[in-house]
Amino acid sequence: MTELLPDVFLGLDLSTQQLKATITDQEARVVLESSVSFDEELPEFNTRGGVLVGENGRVTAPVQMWVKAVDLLLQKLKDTQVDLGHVRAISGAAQQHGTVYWSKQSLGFGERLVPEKPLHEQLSNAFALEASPIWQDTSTTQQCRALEKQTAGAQNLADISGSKAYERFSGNQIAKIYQDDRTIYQNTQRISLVSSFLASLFLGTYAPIDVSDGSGMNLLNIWRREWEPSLLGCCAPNLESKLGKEVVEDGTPLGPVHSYFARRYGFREDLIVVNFTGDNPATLLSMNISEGGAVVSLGTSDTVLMHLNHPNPSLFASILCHPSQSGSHMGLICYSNGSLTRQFVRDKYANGSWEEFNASVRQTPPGCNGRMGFYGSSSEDSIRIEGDSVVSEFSDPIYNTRAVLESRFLSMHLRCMQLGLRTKRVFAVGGAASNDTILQVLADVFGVPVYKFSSGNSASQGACYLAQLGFLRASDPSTTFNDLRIKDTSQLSKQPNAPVHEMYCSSLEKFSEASKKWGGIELS
Ligand code: XUL
Repeated sequence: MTELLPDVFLGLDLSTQQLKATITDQEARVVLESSVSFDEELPEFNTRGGVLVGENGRVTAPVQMWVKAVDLLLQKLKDTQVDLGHVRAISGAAQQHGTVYWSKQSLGFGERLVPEKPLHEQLSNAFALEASPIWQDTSTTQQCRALEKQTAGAQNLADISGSKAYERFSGNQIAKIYQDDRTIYQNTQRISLVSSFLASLFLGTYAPIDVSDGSGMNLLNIWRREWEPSLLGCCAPNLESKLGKEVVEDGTPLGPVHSYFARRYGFREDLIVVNFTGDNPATLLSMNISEGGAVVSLGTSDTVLMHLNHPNPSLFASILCHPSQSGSHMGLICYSNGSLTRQFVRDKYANGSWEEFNASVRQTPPGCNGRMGFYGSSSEDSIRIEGDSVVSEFSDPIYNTRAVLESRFLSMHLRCMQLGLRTKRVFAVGGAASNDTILQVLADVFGVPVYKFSSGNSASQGACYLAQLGFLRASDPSTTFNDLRIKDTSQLSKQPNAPVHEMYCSSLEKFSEASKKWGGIELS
C-alpha cells in the first residue's frame, strides 16, 4: 500500500486529450501522478485527440466523456490503494475558453446524487448541449467581427477585456449558440467554463467562474476583475444570470466536497473544494516565476506565459488577470497549431520519427541559410520563403524540420519583446520540452538559458498549489501564495550559443516583415 503522508493536496487538469491528477505534500513536492486518456480509455465517444471535429470550424468535446473520466480517474487513484482520506483540499485546472451548458433539469443536481451509481448515469439529463465547444473551435468569426464592431474596434475591446475578439473565446461561443438555437439557450440554467464545470461536480452545485480563467471570455473587465455589462449585453440576453454574478479570485475555498466523493472514494467529508482555474494560469503558478521569466509551453497549443505589472493590451496577445496577485496581470501568447504542426513536419520529412527529426535539425545550419517557413497543419496551409521568393517547397526539404522550430520561436521572441518583456530565462514545459534538440533551438533564438521541471504536468501541479492555498485560507483568509514557500525545482537544460543568437537577432526584422505577410496562418 502506497502510504501518503498526512495532509496532501489533489490537483486535476482537464486538458484537451486527458484528465490528469497530481498529489502534492505540504512541502509542495509531487507525491503521485495519474491520468485518463480520452481517446484510448473512453473510446465510446469516438474522439480524436479528445475532440470531435464538425463542419465549418466547429470543434467540440462530449461533456459526458469528461464526466465519465472523473469517475475513472478517481477509481484509478483508489485502486493504487492510495488513502484518499489524507487529501485535505482539491482544486483543478482545465483547458481555457470551452463552455458547458447545464440544463434547467440540472438545478439542484447535488441533492439527488447517490454514491451507488456513477456520475454519468445520474447526470444524463443535466446538460442542454451534449458537445461543448472548446478552444480549438474557429466557427465564430461572424460573432467576433460583430463584437468588435459593437465595441468600437478590436483595440477598444482589448483595452477592456484584455484581448481582441478571438474565435475560441467563450463570449463569442455563447453568442453563436444563442443565435443558432434559441431553445438550447433557453433550456440553459447555467453556463460554466470547463474549469468551473469540473469544480461544480465536486461541489454538487454550480461553482463560480474564476477571475483568471474568466479573462479568456471577452466578457470580463480585466482592471475591475468583474463582468463588463456592456460586453455581456453584446453576446446574449440575461447572460449574467446564466454565468453567475460572482467571479472569484484564485485560491478561494468554495465549500466541502459532495458526499458522493467522500462515500465512493474515501475522501474526508470536510475535504475543501478550492475554485478551479484555466490551464495557463495554473501553469504560470506552478512555475512561481520571478521577473524576466517566460514560460514556453509546447503542447497541443504552443503558449508563452509571463507576469506583467503594467500590461498594454495588444492585438497579438491576451492579457489575463493574474491568478495569485490581485493587482497584477499575466500575458498569454497562444498559437493554436502547436504539436500537430511539428508532428506534420516530422511525418512528412522525417519518416514519423523524432530521432530522424532531431538528426535533420542538427544537420541543418541555424538560420537555414536565410530560408523561412510558416506552417499550418497541412501542406496546403504552409508557406516557405527561399531568398526573396515564396515557394511551395524548399529546394532541399531537409530545411523544414529546423524551419518549423525557428519560425515559431522567432515569433515568440519578437512578441515577448513587443510586450515589453526583457526575457532573462525561459522555462520549457509540455510534451516537446523533453526534446533536447528543440530546446537548444529555443535557447539560441531567445539568447537566454532554458530550464525544465522534473514533474510531468505543470497545470495539475499548479492546481495542487491552489488547493493548498485555499486550504490555508479556510482558516486564515490573509494567507498569500508566497506563504506556500514553493521550492524552485527547475533545472538548467540548455545554454544559448552567443554567435548563433546574434545571427537570429539580425534576422528578426526580415522575419517580422515576412510574418506580417505570411505568418498570419500560424497565429490563432
Ligand atoms: C489559450 C488556449 C489554450 C488552451 C489549451 O488561450 O486556448 O492554451 O487553454 O488547453
